[in-house]
Amino acid sequence: ELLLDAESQIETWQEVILVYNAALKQINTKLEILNDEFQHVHQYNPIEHIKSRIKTSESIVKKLRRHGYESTIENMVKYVNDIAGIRVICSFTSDIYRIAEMIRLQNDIHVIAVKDYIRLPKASGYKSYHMLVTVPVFLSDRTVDVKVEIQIRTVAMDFWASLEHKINYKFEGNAPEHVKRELIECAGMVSALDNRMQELNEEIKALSKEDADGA
Ligand code: 0O2
Repeated sequence: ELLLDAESQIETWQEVILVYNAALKQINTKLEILNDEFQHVHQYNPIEHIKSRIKTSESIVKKLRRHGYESTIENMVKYVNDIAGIRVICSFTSDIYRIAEMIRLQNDIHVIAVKDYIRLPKASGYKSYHMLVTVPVFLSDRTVDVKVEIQIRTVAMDFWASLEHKINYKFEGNAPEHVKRELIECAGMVSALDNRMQELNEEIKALSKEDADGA
């Protein structure tokens, strides 16, 4: 009896993961198409690269426990919004808002929530643009709307977030004060760098436009 129950749970979980994987593929393809079209029109790629992942079951269980929920498949699907996650890395901050707008304009994507940690960075110094969306996945006998968390950030923001994540993992969230301070200072440098690189890029774009107009 118990074994049968466990088997059917595994079966259900595999089906859930299959659907989340399909959702990741959908969003990935959409982003690739938008990037190709953008390249065609503007001769420039707003997306540097894309990473996607399915959250590990350990990590899902940990998150549920942190929020005080029992570890059932139902609770996972209901309360863990980033089981399917996509990270879009771009060169400039302006690209982030351009990509977010292009996603928002897709008819079949429904935006549930947006968290702009660029305008309002986290206390840790974390910056990134988060969109929680649903995308329809067409199965043989039904269509399911699947949640995907899209994180959009610059290369520099991503560099910072990777190191900060590693440090916090190592210290289990309790990094020494001087390390935290150093990270916040680095986050400030990331913003300054992003701003300067964007200004430089604008300046170069304006110059090459002048050249083209003059020719
Ligand atoms: P992992 O390992 O990246 O999957 P939550 O606040 O986590 O209960 P919610 O609403 O999903 O729930 O929060 P949020 O802030 O929208 O998104 C959480 C995700 O953003 C995290 O996922 C990280 O990927 C990223 N993130 C948020 N804050 C920080 C931060 O201070 N530093 C770094 N490096 N990343 C951050 P997970 O599940 O925490 O981790």
